[in-house]
Amino acid sequence: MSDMASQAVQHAAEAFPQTQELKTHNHLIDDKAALDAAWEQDGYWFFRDVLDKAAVARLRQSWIDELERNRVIDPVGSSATDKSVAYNGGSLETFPFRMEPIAAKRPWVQFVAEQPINAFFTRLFKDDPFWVPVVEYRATPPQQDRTKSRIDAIHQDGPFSPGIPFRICWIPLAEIDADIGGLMLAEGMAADRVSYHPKVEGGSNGAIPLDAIPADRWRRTTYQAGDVLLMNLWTPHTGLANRSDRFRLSMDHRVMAKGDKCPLVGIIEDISESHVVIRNAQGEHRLTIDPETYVRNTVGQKLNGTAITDFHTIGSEVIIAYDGDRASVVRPPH
Ligand SMILES: O=C(O)CCC(=O)C(=O)O
Ligand SMILES: [Fe+2]
Repeated sequence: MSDMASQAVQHAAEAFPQTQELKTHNHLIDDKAALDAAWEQDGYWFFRDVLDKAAVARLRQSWIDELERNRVIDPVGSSATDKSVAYNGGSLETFPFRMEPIAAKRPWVQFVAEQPINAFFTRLFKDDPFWVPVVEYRATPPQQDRTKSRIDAIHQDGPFSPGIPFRICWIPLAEIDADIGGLMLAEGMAADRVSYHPKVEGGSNGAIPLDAIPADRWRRTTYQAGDVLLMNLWTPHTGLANRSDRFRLSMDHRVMAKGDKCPLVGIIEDISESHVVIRNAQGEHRLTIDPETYVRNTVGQKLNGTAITDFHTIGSEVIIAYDGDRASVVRPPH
């Protein structure tokens, strides 16, 4: 290793902050005022052991099936997978890192319809949940290059979805300990709704530098199947690289109460630089697009002019935040 490289490793190791345990908010369920206050002050709700484990196991099976199909885990047979599964060293050359094969099956639809899962969120919101179809399926193998930082990219979701007041809903599907990594968040940074993202060329958001966050704010825990973490859009957070010999299995979803200002979700019937028409179960909706509309792609870049119709095509699913008949955000599910 060159001197430069060893210095970089040294630096990455030193830069990793000390973390403290997440709070649990289980005792606040049914106390809406206290929940709302914690949402602002802490910037998250962490509920330990509240999701039906059999339902979580059925969801997890989609991940297990996909890992077996890729021959990166040994066949699990009838053994338990709630502590995750070991990577068998198989080639990751064709591994679908964004889990498109799972995404195509939309296993979240069946999961959120499971009675105990729906009952939990209905009790939490005192309203039906509205599931925004923005879902990431993660089966993260052990980090191959361990000279790299453990911090994926510190970000807030708010600046990437302005005007859609959803809650991030991050669900561990099997145990995620300190080595496996999982999610690390900064507590108490959401109340002011400040973006900590530096602007980079083109007006996009660069990753938040570690030193923008006070070092004593970082929180994580050993997550278990059955836990759920709901996160305020303004809470800085990052995934942590997996330094174990196992897979990290998790799903991140977005949820809100039906009574909140939910976005429109539907299939594009017509689109131009200045308008979009979508259809969903409620019928047809026509909205105007103007230069201020944040029409974005999968990685959060703002699209302008013909890039809008190059990316958002007739027949594809779209999520639209709106004011009256004007679209404020147009985004894909991923
Ligand atoms: O799970 C991760 O690594 C990151 C999740 C995330 O950024 C989110 O759910 O908003
Ligand atoms: Fe995020």
